[in-house]
Amino acid sequence: MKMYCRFKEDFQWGVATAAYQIEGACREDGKGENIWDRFCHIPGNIAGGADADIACDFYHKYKEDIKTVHELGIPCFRFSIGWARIYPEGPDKINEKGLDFYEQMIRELERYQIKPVITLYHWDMPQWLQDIGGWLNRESIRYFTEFCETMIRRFDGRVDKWITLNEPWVCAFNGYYWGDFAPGLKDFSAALKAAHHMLCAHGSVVRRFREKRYQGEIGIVLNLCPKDPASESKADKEAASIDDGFSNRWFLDPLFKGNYPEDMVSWYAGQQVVMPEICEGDMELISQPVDFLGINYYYVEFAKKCGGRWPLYFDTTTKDYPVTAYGWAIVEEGLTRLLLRLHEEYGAPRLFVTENGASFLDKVEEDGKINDDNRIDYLRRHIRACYQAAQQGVRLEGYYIWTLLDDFEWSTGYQNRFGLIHVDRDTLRRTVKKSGHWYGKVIRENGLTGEADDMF
Ligand code: IFM
Repeated sequence: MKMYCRFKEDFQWGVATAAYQIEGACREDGKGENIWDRFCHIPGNIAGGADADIACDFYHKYKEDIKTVHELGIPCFRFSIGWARIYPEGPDKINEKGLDFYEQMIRELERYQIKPVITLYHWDMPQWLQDIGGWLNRESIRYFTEFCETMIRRFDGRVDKWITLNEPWVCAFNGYYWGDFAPGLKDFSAALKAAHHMLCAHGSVVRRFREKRYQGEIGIVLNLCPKDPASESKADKEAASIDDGFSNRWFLDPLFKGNYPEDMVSWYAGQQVVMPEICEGDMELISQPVDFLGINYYYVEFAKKCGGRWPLYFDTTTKDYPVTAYGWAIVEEGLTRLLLRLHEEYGAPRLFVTENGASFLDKVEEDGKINDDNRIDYLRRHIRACYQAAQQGVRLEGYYIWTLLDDFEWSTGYQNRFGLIHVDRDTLRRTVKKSGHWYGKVIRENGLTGEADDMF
């Protein structure tokens, strides 16, 4: 018997990308240095000594790539703006050539009636701002708001959705605590401060967007995942709850409830973590209603109360689950669970899965094809997980695959290939993988079709 996961008529299918990971052209047309340009060129920071000076050269190849998006029938394209292309040297002078690039790109999308979904910050802060403290400087809120308004004003009415920040947790903790991402700092209290300023910056942009009555919708994207205990022990359960507070609730609660989670505030106090200064009005600013919440979902983590670093003291495992090339546990039911939780605990917001995908060691066959059945299997499972959540009443309105092209995967360089399109690292030649064609079919059929056993 045939079974179907057919989504609502207006369900949005898309693909997600980020400026720094694909554009290249790192010093072209007046672009200024950003924190990742600086970070990549410090030996030892990026696997294989890679950098993103050229990346996928999307800056020059965007027409070809957008044409492929069109040919695959993908209706929505999520991309980010390189802040240092627009404000290369400081907050006072706009680089018109930077704006021109995004103008041309958006025109190309419009030509094919592909909806642009724009992320305003996907981790590539201009170096001039980092030089005065980056997200640790409260002035970053003002500079970010001005930059965002420049973009929103310029493209008002042509953009379906604006996303203020992508994954502030990663920016804060990888960037300011673990130090494996730009700007490479290693100070937990600083990470909390950076996170607070990012949340305020988000709120400030939402406020401006409403005040000026710009068109379209505005929201934020968080990386979220269930944090399960590695065992039934009390200690592991406590570790899972701390991990959840640290990773998920620290962002969800201020955004949707207007406060930081109390259990984490007292945990940090007990560990002598310095809390960020919360100025009058900050929590109201942060918790202004958004039009939607974007979720980047990849895996479930299992917390163990042993080892781990100050101030959290837990480690995570993947248990016995199969993993992707990145070592991330493949647990699709975690996505259904997460979506239901957001619906139930956070006031049933409109949700979009703004990223989901998998890195695998793709093999190019002799005939040049890439038969990435493992990626198709991963995606199929997760799309089905979305469907199951929607069937239970979750207001899930779209799904975006990470990502279009095999791109620069931050500190792992080019090792992790997530793309629907293979990019040859020597020639930058593009080849659509089997998963790319498969996704086109999913979109045409507005869901999954297949034999019952195969589906549930
Ligand atoms: O490549 C990243 C992206 O920039 C943000 N979300 C996770 C992806 C895979 O690691």
